[in-house]
Amino acid sequence: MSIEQTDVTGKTAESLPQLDRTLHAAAKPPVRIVHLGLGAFHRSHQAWYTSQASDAADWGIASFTGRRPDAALALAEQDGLFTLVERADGGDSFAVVGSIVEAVDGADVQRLAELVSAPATSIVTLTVTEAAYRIGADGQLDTTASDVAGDLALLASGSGNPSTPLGRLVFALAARRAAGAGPLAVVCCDNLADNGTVARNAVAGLAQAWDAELAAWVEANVSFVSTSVDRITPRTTEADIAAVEAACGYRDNSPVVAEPFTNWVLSGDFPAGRPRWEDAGAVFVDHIEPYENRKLWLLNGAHSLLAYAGQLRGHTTVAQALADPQCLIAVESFWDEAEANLSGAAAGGADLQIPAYRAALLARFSNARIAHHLAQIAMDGSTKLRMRAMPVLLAERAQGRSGAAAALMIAAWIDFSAAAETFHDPLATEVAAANQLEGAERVRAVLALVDPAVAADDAVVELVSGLLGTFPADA
Ligand code: CS2
Repeated sequence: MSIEQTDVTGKTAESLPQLDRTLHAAAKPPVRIVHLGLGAFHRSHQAWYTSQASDAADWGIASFTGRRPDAALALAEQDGLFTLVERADGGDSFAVVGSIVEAVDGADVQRLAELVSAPATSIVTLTVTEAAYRIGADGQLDTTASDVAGDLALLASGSGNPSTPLGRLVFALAARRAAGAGPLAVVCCDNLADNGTVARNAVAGLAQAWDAELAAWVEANVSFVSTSVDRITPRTTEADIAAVEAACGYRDNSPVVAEPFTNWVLSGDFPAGRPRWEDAGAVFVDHIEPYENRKLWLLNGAHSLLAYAGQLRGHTTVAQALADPQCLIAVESFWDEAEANLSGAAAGGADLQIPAYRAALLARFSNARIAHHLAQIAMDGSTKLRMRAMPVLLAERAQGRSGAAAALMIAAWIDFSAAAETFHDPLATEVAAANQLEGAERVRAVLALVDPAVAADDAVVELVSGLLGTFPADA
């Protein structure tokens, strides 16, 4: 496998990486990991960690697309090889990552079943977006969601291929069971609290509704690993493709740009083995919750706040929004509330180093060379706020404090939902209907879509209502 890490500053052309398909073909690692959700983040994160493990030669990834089949085509044309551009404040460095050995259109469910049922396959990793788990406000699989119900009907009739990522996974797990290929680990890499349990609930919920024996097999054979994942990875642009060509001298139609920072915390069992991800800095812990909360509240919470407040104030990227004092103050206040619930017993003995983490986030968000678009972060807010704002709001109120900074994130989202030209959300229709109401009733109706218990609290409805309109655009 050809992996080279090269800082272009001051290096000769000979030391630059190449997309060398010949070399790759000669030393391709065997498929032992199947991934669902072949997007930029998967490539800058799990694919990169796998390529950096000392046993990388034993661990190839077959990666299936979710929403963008063309991503498989572009990557397959390069034999799975791609350039990772690490974009620091001071310049770019380039590496060719060779851990993805097969890039497949997610609609190819037969290939998925074939690979998941191969005895060599030990791990299924997932980056399918928070909303894809179709977990309702009660934490359970929403079997009434139209796509879930559609997949269940297809599975039951045996006449068609499921179309949701989780439906496809359950179909492939049934094939593994039939093949007698034994246990494996499902590793959820989406930004959800207790994401292993969320993945378990979604998979078990679908399996149970389809075939109780499969559900029992999943229970006995599939380990659901929880993880906290982190690496800011904006969408690749044409300019990024040109930058790789200019610096490295070859055409890569599918590079990925990411910040230099990266983090992976994992907790759970790998019954069929795993790569030595710790060689690349991954950390394995017994209790993941404090790490998850630190990441989801401080990083992702601030992201969502900036996405809604920032766009209402006319900004486009994270760095631009953070440079706006009104947005920065809101972020700092939210961090104060979150921090109060990450220390002491909440840290569960983990050394979370919150002040350093906050300082590092300010630096990471201010990296103006990473054009991280607020519109990308703003998507799927009804699902994201359940993890990013609600827990902090509830924890603050449980201690007799107002939770006003967390409530401000929710108010900014409600304002944004009414003002945005495009409002991309699994509950977009329901939110639009709720927005037709007036005053407190409107706020209550929107809140109920995120968390019915919170919506039933008059004091929260009043608090959020009073914070609407906090971020009018500057004249
Ligand atoms: C972002 C995340 O789009 C979003 O919701 O908050 O994708 C964020 O960039 C990553 O979690 C960073 O690790």
